[in-house]
Amino acid sequence: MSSNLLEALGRIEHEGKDAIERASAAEELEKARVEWVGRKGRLTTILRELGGLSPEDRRLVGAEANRVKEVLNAILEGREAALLGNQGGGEQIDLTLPGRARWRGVVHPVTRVVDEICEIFQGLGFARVAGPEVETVEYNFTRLNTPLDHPAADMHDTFYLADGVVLRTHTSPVQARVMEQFKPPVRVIVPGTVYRRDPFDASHAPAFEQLEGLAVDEGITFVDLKATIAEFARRFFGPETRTRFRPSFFPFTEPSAEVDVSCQICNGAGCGACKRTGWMEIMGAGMVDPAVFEAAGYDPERYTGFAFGMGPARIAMQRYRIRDIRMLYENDVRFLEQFEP
Ligand code: 2NM
Repeated sequence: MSSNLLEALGRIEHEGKDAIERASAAEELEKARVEWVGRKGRLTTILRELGGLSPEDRRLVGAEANRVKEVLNAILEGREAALLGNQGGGEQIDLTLPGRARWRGVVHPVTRVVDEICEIFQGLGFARVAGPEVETVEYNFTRLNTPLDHPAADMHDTFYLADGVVLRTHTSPVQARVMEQFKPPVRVIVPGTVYRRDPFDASHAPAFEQLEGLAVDEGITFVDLKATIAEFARRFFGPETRTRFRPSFFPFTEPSAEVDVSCQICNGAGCGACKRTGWMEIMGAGMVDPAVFEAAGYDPERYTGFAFGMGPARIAMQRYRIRDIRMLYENDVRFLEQFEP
């Protein structure tokens, strides 16, 4: 009887050891533990039969069963440490798990362009200011030499919120408010969202960012305008950048110009990005019309000044080679996360 049990214990020691050593994952090891030394395991079945033995056999088989149990438990422990990696303090860390990526945001490309441009003009003595997006027809149009029956007002159709109250179509009303509140010399740079009844297509958005500047003092000339814009272009696009002015029209400036910079892609040689012209349009500008000074309460005989306006989204599209303006307004993270923080 006792020799049968001793033989069985020998097999348990042998096969249990095998099973434990073969376990290649924590779950397999736990399964082996339950099967061989668990409460209903193979070793326990032997111990249950001790009651039917003579005292002498019981001592013999009992001692052997305990020895086998200790052997198997020692192997189990060693195997467990090897599988889980014993990191001290009992903490089990699986070094093979991938790390958790930290979520990090980026500055929106349009915001980045706005901030960079404002910083350059701040370096040239301009103060960054903001004003209301809900404006009166008076400030948005009338004070800027654009009565509603002026043909130029057609391009600035907008959203009427109440009689005489609109979503601003440009940031110029902020300049009108600045001139009303401060005497010259005045130098301001004004970023902000503006609204127009435009389609939402690849090159238009009904709400977009604008950035305008204004400088007023005694003796300001077109030379100051050209020099300021040329310096801005060199600081923003790079020191080799050339600037060109083409005659244009705006109701609030006279004379007026469209401003181009040498193409950033081909450096003026002509390429697909600049439609073979070698130039990229970046803004409109001009000398402030005396009628605007009149409306602001400035003496147009004493003061002159220049103003300019640009679209940071358009500039971001040129800089980052974005084909569709809507990508800048959809807030698709797959698009936005491609930009540097
Ligand atoms: C532009 C182009 C030219 C402009 C004019 C004024 C103000 F208030 F002085 F009349 N602010 N901004 C201006 C001039 C804006 O945007 C294309």
